Amino acid sequence: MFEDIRGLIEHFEEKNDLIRIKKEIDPKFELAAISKKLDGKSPVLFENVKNRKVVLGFFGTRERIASSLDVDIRELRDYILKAVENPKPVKIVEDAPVKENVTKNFDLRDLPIPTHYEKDAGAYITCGVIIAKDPETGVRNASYHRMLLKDKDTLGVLINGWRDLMKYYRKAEERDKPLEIAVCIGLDPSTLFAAAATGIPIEVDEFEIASSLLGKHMELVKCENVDIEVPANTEIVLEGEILPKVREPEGPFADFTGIYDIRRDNPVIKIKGIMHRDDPIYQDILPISREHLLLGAVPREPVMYKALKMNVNVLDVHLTLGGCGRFTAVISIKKEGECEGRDAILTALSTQRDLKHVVVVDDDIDIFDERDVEWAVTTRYQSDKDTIMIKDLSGSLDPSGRIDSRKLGIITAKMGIDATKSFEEGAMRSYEKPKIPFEIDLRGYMEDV
Ligand SMILES: Cc1cc2nc3c(=O)[nH]c(=O)nc-3n(C[C@H](O)[C@H](O)[C@H](O)COP(=O)(O)O)c2cc1C
Ligand SMILES: [Mn+2]
Repeated sequence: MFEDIRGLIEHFEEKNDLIRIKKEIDPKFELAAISKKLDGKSPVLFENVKNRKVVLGFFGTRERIASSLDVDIRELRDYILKAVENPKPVKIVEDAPVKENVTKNFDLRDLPIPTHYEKDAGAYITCGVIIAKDPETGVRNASYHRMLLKDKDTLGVLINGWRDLMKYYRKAEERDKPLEIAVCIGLDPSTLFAAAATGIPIEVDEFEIASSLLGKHMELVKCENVDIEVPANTEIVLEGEILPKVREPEGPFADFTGIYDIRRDNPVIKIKGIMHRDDPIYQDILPISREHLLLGAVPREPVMYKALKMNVNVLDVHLTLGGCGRFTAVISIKKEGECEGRDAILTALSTQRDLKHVVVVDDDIDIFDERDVEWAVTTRYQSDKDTIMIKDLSGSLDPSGRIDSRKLGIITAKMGIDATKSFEEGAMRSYEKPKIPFEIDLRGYMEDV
């Protein structure tokens, strides 16, 4: 298991699966342009971005995610489920690499924060995990939030209305108090994954899930300027607070939906001090990249799988890249009763607010093969009777939805497509996939093959 991002870099380097770029790279657009070319192909370590190292891409494929968590890809789903269901305690330590450099004399503009897309409002921290504590219960929370670099000590931040962090912030705001936070950049893979995981109850500290993924106590250390603990091995920590009753324009930002999220009034963070390791490694995520979308998809699939298991004989769940990693699920089931395709749709839709479209197929369909899935929809589905449509449900950043009047979220319609074979229609036609009864080695038949 890799206890910090340095261990992860070494691991991928040993597997010959890391590209190092030594040339000086401009954080404005150039870094993003290179990263886009290498999206899903290789993790990248930029060695000189404003004289700093920047890394990205470790989660760019499902195989790399499994490899980062040191688990076989076939066991990834059960591994995640087990971790989510078995939180393990953390350990508070005194000495920590992140304390190698501690200062209040800083300028956030010195960090190698990239500007990714043409119309983005500016440089954005895209792989920053915000740690906060519930003002009432003290329970810790960790979640990703995009942060716009505004000034030497100021960041704009998007916190969706339904996030645990937003619940904490509202409690602090009600008391007219700022919410103390720490922004962690350059984290170990267990924390990176745990912070992205969904279906974790608000009472559970994401670091206890990280401990479980890591297979031992996560080591946390107390910050210097705020009452928050952060992973001892974090590369860079920004200590500060979210200001009460302040909203300033933030955005546009090209987000996981594959479009620019529009400029809106959002909370503001003031940074008071920073800590970092010697020669710190800044971590970035290219928005809309495979890494970005898979970090949405992979932690959500096991949670859906588990819920489905209670109602139907589910085989596998796939949140697709075209569905932004969150909005569209393809589910395969071994159907036993006539209505189970529809049962699966309703169960799946009730598990995640982000989910919008569900396609259910039989066990002979490869849900990771788009053509196979479309073929099932084409040949096994009748739109007038195999569709479930529900209007006005809670969604997430669905661009075609509408913002609810309390501005807490997005209202969207949801749909399920039951593309499983009907037992009732089966008498009229064969659903069997035609096979040629033997395999040929072409070399025996022609030259130059
Ligand atoms: C790369 C990445 C970026 C994200 N950016 C945001 C964001 O800007 N705002 C937000 O509210 N959620 C964002 N999320 C989603 C939450 O961080 C994530 O779903 C988290 O698990 C929510 O934690 P919670 O259940 O403790 O609220 C992002 C997720 C990822 C993986
Ligand atoms: Mn949480």
